[in-house]
Amino acid sequence: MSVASRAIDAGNRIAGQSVPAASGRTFESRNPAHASEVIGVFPRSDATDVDRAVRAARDAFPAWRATPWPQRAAIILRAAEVLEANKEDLARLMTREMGKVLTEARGDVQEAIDMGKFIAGEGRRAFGETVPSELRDKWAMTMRQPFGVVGCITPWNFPIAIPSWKVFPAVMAGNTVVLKPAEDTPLCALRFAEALEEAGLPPGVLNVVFGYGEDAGAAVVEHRDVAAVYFTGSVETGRIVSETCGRLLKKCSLELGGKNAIVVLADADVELAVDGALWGAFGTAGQRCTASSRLIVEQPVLHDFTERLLERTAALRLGDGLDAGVDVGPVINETQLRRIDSYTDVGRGEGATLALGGAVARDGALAEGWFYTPTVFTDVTPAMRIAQEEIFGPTTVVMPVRSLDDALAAANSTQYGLSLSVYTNDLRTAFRAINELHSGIVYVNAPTIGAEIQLPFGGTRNTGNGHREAGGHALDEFSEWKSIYVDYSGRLQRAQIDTE
Ligand code: UN1
Repeated sequence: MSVASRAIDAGNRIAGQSVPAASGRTFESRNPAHASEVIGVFPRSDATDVDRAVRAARDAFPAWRATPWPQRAAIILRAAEVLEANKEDLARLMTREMGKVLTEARGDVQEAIDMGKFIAGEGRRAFGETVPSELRDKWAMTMRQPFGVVGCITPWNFPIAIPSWKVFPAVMAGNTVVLKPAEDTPLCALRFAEALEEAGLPPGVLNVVFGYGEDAGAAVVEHRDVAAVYFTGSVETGRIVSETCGRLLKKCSLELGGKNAIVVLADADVELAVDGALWGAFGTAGQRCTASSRLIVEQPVLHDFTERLLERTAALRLGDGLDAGVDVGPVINETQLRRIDSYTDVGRGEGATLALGGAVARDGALAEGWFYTPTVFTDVTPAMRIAQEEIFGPTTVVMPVRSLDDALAAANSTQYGLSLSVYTNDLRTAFRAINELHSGIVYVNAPTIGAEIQLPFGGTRNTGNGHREAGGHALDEFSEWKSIYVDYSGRLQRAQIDTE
């Protein structure tokens, strides 16, 4: 695979071919650190292009489904190896297209490599069950079967890792895929698809359609030959996806927002908690659904924690993620920049103290991109909008609490339930928090970011609709069970009746 640094002019990937949008329309992907730099030009697809891709996926399905699991697994393993061989180039491309600093971009590619290797193991595992029948001379078994053509709609913040969480298990289970990646990171998605092609994935098994949610994404969700939809994005869009899938009786797996909290208790190691808060709140410029966007701190350590947090936040270096020594990169685009800035006004308006940051960064080269200064609000109470709504940027809030009970109640007080964390040195407190924090992921003495692919990823309440990605049960989302009864008695045996 080639990772060139000049702007590319790409087509959709349909049945292994590069195909422009039928309408001829295009859109650009830009470098958020230098907004005038065009990374590539991509087709702005609509329902016609999606239909093409779905047909290609449908045509490829019978042969792919018939390919033995271990052979499908071998291709996925090779794809992980192709990603590994190109890790540095892909990471650099990711930093240019999406903005996250290079070390984090490497981590993103690594997460996809891990996922590929992990899922490839399922090729010789994908166990079903053999269960005793209630009747004589009869066997009962289960096996997994694919859905058929599935649609995957992925966000820009983990532009290779998140496609890998969906595409690898989908194709492992024998489905064929139409992937609609975020319009901000099309080139990363294209390179991911090319890694699978290079590994020997047959044409049509993975098709990539570029474009915007309202035309390309919606067409994937609505297409009658797309049997299941996997979506990561906002609650607002997730609701629409879910309603559409509900009407069409499709399986629908949603990973939506987060308003994750780190709880710092009075007995915590404060410096460790500050390390965690900095990484959790400002890593990826806060653009993770797992970002530590709330810091809930018990009164006795509030002053110490806040002082150290502000001092270290003020020292973070903002800049192009390709430059050594940069801690925080740009945010993804101008719309997000404005949105993040508007939350600073919201916070001020509702009486929180803006302790640091709170402005679009315009110094020197920063003016060329979409940079926001790392922002900390203090004196924040649970009912404030900045304590409830997902900002998805480098803004975090410090919320004082008076007890463990108050801390746990505050942590659980949003519509989201993705990732919650507690810093304490007390074993009993830690276990109580593990039990009472209502989220899909709980950390003890670590921040809310940094999930590993061998554990399930997903959240409670409005973070999703009860599904999990990755982990030991990853295939559950991408396959359905078939129950098989084999009666070798040679006579009619009636279940529930001939059981004497
Ligand atoms: C996301 O923000 O959508 O746990 C995914 C983490 C990463 C994945 C984040 N491994 O922070």
